Amino acid sequence: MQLARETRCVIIGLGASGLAAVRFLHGLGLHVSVSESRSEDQLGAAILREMKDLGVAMETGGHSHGFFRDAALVVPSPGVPLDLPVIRQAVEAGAVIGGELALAAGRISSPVIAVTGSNGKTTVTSLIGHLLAAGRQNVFVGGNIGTPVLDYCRGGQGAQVLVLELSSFQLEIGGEFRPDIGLLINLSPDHIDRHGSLEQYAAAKRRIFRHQRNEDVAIIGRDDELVMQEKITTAGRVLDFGIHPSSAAVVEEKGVLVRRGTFGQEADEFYDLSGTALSSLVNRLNSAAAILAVRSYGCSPEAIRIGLADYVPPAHRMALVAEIDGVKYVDDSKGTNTGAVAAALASSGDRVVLIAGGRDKGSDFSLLASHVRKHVRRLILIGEAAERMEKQLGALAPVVRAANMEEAVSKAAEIATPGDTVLLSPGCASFDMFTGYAHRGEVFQQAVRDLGKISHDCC
Ligand code: UMA
Repeated sequence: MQLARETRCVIIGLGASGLAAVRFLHGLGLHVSVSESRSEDQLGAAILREMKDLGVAMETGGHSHGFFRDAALVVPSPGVPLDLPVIRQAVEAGAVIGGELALAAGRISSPVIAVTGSNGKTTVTSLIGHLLAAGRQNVFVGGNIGTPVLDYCRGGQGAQVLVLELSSFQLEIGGEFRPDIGLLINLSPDHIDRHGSLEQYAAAKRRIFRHQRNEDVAIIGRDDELVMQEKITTAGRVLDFGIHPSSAAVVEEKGVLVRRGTFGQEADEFYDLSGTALSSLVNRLNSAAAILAVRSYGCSPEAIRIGLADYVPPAHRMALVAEIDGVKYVDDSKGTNTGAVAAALASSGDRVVLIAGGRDKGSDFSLLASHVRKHVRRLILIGEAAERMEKQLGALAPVVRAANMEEAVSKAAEIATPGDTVLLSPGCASFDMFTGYAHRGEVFQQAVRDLGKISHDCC
């Protein structure tokens, strides 16, 4: 995105992304203002002082039309709905809407590998970063996973390669952003409350390939119905991964096989994942995506094998917390949509006590019907979505309601018998009860550890 000196930019939201945008645009010498729905008290003294020192004009406690009057560029934070009246009015008055990716486009000098999808994108992003580091590359890992890409753009840009996790919110206003290697690993319904429909959500995700050039690579999950539903629009080379034996990276029982010729090699390449943290089916699929990405970038099979062997997956994704009295307690707090819950249930056997619920994102929980029927013995529901979940799934497994996570865990422990798995895989956002999915997972883990103490004391 070309920006003239006189451009007046209004950034909406002062979270991680908005703050990075303020610093970046201010660094370019542009006129920067910020509109934020939180009050000054909620923002805190440190942020207010920084905005004052930078000379940034601010409105807090809401968004007013007057504040946006002369805006030439509006930069909504990813979590800001694009149908806000102030945004619509600014567009009508001629303002351009661009998110952090649109601002970063054309300003990154190193190759970019970008990952999107509905589930597993954090794992794939961090795994790619890890494999590149094993190949002795100096790598920046950021985007939706944590550090905003504009922080990188503003800094020294010292990395040889960037790996970015991208959300549908970021891609929707991604402008001409283009990854050298883009990945769409899977698609299942998520964030329907924000995008309005599954089609619009999927369209936002597919934008990852829109501006690719001939020399770029598009990596897709071949087993995924929604990914394959439409032809991928890219000028780049398409590589696929999945169980099908004609995929470029074939997911097998014990690992991943990259078929000969994919990267000009004369023989098949096998990556054994048995005994690693990546041996489950879900993680073999994630590994296949990551292997294709780093092979496309130019990493050697030897470096990749070293990296796969010592990779530690991120927290709150199918993490075994404890086994108490023969019952496994698994934290999948990052399972925030129906696709993630379905995948978690498929890897958890047929005797699951499922703890689910939280902030409703407009999901159709009936998509979980066959999984609940097959795997779930008892459904423990928490949070704002509990009622709707009970309506859609209550006929398939007995339902217990809990007022908070501690109660949910203690009720699960009462119900579960040896051989069962108590699985936290909420299928919802966490913000009705927690500060984020990590907080929710930590509260779950603490409640499980407390159970362990009680059980130990009893014996
Ligand atoms: N705000 C307004 N007006 C509104 C809504 C929000 O002013 O109408 C303000 C809030 O008061 C707050 C700020 O906007 O001050 C929050 O902005 P945000 O929700 O975009 O959050 P950030 O802190 O900027 O973090 C964002 C991503 N958040 C979301 O997409 C919701 C982070 O992804 C990302 O790590 C970060 O940018 C850096 O790129 C988190 C996430 O939950 C992990 N992502 C979703 C997901 O993974 O499912 C997409």
